Amino acid sequence: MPNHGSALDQLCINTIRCLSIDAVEKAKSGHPGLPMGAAPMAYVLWQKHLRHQPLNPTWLNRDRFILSPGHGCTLLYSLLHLSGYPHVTLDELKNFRQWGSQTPGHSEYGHTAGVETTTGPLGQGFSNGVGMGIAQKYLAAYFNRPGHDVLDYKIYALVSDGDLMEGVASEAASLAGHLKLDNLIYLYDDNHMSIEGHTTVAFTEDRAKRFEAYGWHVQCVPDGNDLEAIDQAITCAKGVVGKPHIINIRTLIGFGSPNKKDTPEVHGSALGEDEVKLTKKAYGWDPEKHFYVPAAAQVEFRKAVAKGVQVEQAWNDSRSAYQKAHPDLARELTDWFSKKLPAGWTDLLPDLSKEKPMATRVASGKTLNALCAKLPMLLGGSADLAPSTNTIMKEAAHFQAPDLSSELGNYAGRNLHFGVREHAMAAAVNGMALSGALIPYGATFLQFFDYCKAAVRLSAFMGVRSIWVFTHDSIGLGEDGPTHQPIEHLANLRTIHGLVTIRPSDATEVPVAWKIALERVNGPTALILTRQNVAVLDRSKFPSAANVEKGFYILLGSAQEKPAVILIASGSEVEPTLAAAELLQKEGVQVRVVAAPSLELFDQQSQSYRDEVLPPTVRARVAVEAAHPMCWFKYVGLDGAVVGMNTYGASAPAKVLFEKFGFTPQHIAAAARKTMGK
Ligand SMILES: Cc1ncc(C[n+]2csc(CCOP(=O)(O)OP(=O)(O)O)c2C)c(N)n1
Ligand SMILES: [Mg+2]
Repeated sequence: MPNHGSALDQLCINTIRCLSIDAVEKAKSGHPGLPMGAAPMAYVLWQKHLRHQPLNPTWLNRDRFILSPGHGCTLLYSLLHLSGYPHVTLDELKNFRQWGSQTPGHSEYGHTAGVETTTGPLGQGFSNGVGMGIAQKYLAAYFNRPGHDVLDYKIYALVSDGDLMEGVASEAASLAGHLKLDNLIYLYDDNHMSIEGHTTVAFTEDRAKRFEAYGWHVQCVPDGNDLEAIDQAITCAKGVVGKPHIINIRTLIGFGSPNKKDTPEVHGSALGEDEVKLTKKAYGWDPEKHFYVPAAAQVEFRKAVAKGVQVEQAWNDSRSAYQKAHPDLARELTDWFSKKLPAGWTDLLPDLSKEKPMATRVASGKTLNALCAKLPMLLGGSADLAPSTNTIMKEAAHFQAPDLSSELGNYAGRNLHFGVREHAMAAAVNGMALSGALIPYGATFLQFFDYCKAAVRLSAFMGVRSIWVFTHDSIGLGEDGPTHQPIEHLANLRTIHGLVTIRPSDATEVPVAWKIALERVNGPTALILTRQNVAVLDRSKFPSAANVEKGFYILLGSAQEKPAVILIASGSEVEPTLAAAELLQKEGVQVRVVAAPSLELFDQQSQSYRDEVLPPTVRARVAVEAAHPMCWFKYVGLDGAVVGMNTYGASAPAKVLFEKFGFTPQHIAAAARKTMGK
């Protein structure tokens, strides 16, 4: 027999439902169906299991709760309000979806305290959770000691049909099963409904078997209103080790609405005044009361505050004991979570100025390995391309479930193997960054940024320190051909607000680029690196590579001289551009070369610096980059030119491609002459 709990339980659940309904109704838009169906599971989880601290939403050892179907966010806002999160007042619920509110149309990390990640694009929250699970395992392996489990939090998520349909979630689920992330407990709102109707139109596989095959521990609750069954399933999940957990809970979308329950309409539109009344009556609610929180429900929910204070206090006590027993670790723990890097770490940045021509990906590998020992909060990996992206930390172990052969690794490992799963890698990297303590990186070929795009955008939108390592950055990768040669990707990356993209000119700029990425605590960085060797600039003749911090800098020529033409180049195109400058100099042309590793960083400089590098009176300008020319017109202006890629690449050796597509000193010099009117 299903157990629907006490009258008080029902009152509390209906409070969540009615607040959600009222918020959507007042906004005249939103998604009431999911909160109405999923309120019982959310109630059981939040009241009985979730360890959180409403008065300190970022308490380190809190359990994380992800609402992966972000469209159902009135459920989360109602829970935050009822549990006593100070910023989510009743007025904020009334302001749902309005300008300046704490309650935007989909839940946003960094906007509303208590929201652990930004959700809305389905599948992301699910996959962020996997990264959070990886992070917790690593943090526990690093910091916990016998008798001192200082970081033992769990990751709970509510996930929907849409989440499970998304490819990224399949990738992430497969990875989580392989890694045996038993700290994940996912509640699946199995309501058989999405926007186009019943899931039979597009989603008919046996979800339980699918997750079993991934290596998850699967439980099913046939009645989403059966509080005891939900409670038992969560309790059971907490006790079963070695597998991630999913609990398929059969619910009805829009539960309680006499005419709209179990229909797609209730997914994404307000119920309407009449249906609200009928629904509230069905809940035993006063249909005339809006945004109503019964006193008894209020008291029940607000127990979360006292409980939160208590668990945090207990944790503080155990942390004091930890501090006594392991003072150095305790100090590190504080530093990691306050994003403080160890003193003197920059001394380890390698000096690559004496190297022979070197691919910038190789320079990146050297940098990473030089920093490895000093920065244990830095970890990451690649989507099965680590030998090519040079992202293995040789001295570090590999991150694997510890019960696999110890040779393979354990949870203290820092080299992650994401498998050929770029999208899940990127979403998991974001989840790792959201831990608040780790600096994660994810690597692949720049071409496959396409497969990471949604998560890279979210890293920037959320302002988290994810580091993206994209190598094989142009036609310069050569023989693999145009399927692997990125063209439009740089332009695309540079349109992502909040992301800093850096394409170093040579090996010496790479450690500076890493330094920038590591120090950008509130935002992601993309490092764009070559497959092929590029000349190492002799920094006794050229200005310091530290100038990367300014985005663009004068590489050849002086700020005092007014050039006849300015050549602007990034990455591997700096080398032929310098050679073009030499040709022009021989003709007596006063030429300036500007190295342009980062457009975003340059745009942040003062007007006077930007005018110094690109004097407004000098209109003859040529930008050179083996990529889509789009982002350069702003810098070269109407009188300038771009030597870029106006077509796809081709399969041939890099040298041939550079010649055929015009990245030669002669062609660049010719473009310069043309802009000078010669
Ligand atoms: C990546 C992505 N594609 C499409 C959408 C638009 N969208 C919002 S909800 C939804 C599906 C809803 O089904 P489900 O996830 O089961 O939620 P429910 O209707 O049960 O609330 C879609 C397609 C989205 N938010 N994200
Ligand atoms: Mg659904």
